[in-house]
Amino acid sequence: MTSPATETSAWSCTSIGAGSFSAQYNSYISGSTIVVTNNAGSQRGRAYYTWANTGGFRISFDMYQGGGTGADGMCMKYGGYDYGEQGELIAGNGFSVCFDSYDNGNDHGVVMGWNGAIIFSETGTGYWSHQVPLFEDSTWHNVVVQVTPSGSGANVILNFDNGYYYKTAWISSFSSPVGSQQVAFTARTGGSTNWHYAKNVQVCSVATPTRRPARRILQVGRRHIRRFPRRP
Ligand SMILES: [Ca+2]
Ligand SMILES: [Ca+2]
Repeated sequence: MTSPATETSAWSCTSIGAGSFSAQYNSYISGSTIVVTNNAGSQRGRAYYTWANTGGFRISFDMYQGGGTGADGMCMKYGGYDYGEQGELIAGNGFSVCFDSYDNGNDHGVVMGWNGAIIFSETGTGYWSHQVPLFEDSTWHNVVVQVTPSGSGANVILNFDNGYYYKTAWISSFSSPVGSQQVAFTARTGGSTNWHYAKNVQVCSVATPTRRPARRILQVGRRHIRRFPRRP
């Protein structure tokens, strides 16, 4: 599916193999998979890749949670510093998207954050059963997040499974994360457990700042038809 942001930005993308990630705490790399935590009690995981970027970004990955008794969840974070956070909660700096699989006071669900503040939240039994079947189902899911600066803020898109769960948010005051810029996966287990995996990570920078929609050319047989996309 398309959105205004994808129509007006061109992305330059790079795939990051699991072997390029640095594993910390209980995380480890297994072939093409980042094992953020294994399916055991009281695990703490973080695996990161250093990626310097300025301006908008788009990060895609596949995520798996399940196989255990059901906790606690995982995040993808793109920020400037590692404060040692290892779990399912948003980071104090940069961007976070978190998938919390365990009901600690109705906090289970999907959260996005910017510099420690929640910019999107669908959590609790108003949205999910205790098990959060959207993502805690022992199945791989594709997650794409896109942050596109606009004025002093930025538009955020979360696209889960190619439009199955598609959400937007707004960062009111955006500037590129500074410091040691890291794309990180973090996860945790407690008394209850799950496997937490990530793979097929792709990071994208804005390649072409577009002031006008690009002209798209469709070739149909021998004819060339020029199409001018409508402005979003
Ligand atoms: Ca659970
Ligand atoms: Ca929780």
